[in-house]
Amino acid sequence: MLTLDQLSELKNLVVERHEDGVWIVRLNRPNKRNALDIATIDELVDLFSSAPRLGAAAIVLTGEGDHFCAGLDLVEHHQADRSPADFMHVCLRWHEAFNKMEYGGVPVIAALTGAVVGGGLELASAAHIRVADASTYFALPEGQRGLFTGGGATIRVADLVGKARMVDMMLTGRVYQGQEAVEIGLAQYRVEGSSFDKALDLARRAAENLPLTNFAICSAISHMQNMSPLDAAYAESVVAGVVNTQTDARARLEAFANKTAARIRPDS
Ligand code: 1HE
Repeated sequence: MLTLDQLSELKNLVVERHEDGVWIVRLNRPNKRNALDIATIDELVDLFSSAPRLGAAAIVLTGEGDHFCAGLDLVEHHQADRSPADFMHVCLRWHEAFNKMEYGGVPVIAALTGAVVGGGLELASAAHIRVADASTYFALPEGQRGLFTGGGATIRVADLVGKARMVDMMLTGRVYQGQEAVEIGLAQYRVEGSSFDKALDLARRAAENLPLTNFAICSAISHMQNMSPLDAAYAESVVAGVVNTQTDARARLEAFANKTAARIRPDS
């Protein structure tokens, strides 16, 4: 568990905290195209373990430089000449980081630019919202590198795009970008301007929700996807029992009852 002061001591991540509770987390190895070495994964574990308790209301995850993330640090992997057991433990650490992201209860919005490939796509797929811009492209080059996914793509990328598309991406190196990437589920937004600006706007909107509500949205849905429909329905009723009766929600409900709350309109 990090303290707020320790956030500035991270070496491969830069964390910027805004007054409204939005944090910007930037992968900071642009010279290596933000490839994920083990030190970066360790920092991601620490960061996403700590952020919920340090009061982050929403997080924009982005990469310094032109590319969001080039995936596994292939040079470190090559030089380390790892045993199967060593690499299994590397992958378990990746899972720890990405699970903390997905199940931590704080909305994570990925602002994507350039390459979102291999482990970079595994990282992006653990975010709750993905925003692409004109430069963004997605691929799983593991097949071409003599590797296999180890950071959760078989679960999260297959969940986003379906098994057949993921198999095709891995077998053939197929690259997705533009509107097609949105249509198949790799990103929810594709903007002409800056993916960062759009992600920040979305994070600010999410940060206006009650923290307990966001906690449920950004943890319960993922957990329920892992359950049988019968158990998920039961768990949903328990979560709703807690969230929908929270004291802080009363003012919002009262505003609706008094007709002072904003109505839902197509342009809102
Ligand atoms: C790296 C990495 C990396 C760049 N590991 N060092 N991922 C990949 O197969 C993608 C590999 N990277 C690329 O295809 C390209 O680098 C990019 C398309 C992302 C960017 O191209 P470019 O022309 O801008 O950069 P570059 O000249 O290729 O690389 C610049 C530097 O970044 C160079 O280092 P330098 O010290 O020689 O300057 C590169 O070595 C370094 N670099 N990508 C290490 N990935 C849990 S299992 C997950 C399995 C996977 O993720 S497999 C997919 C790996």
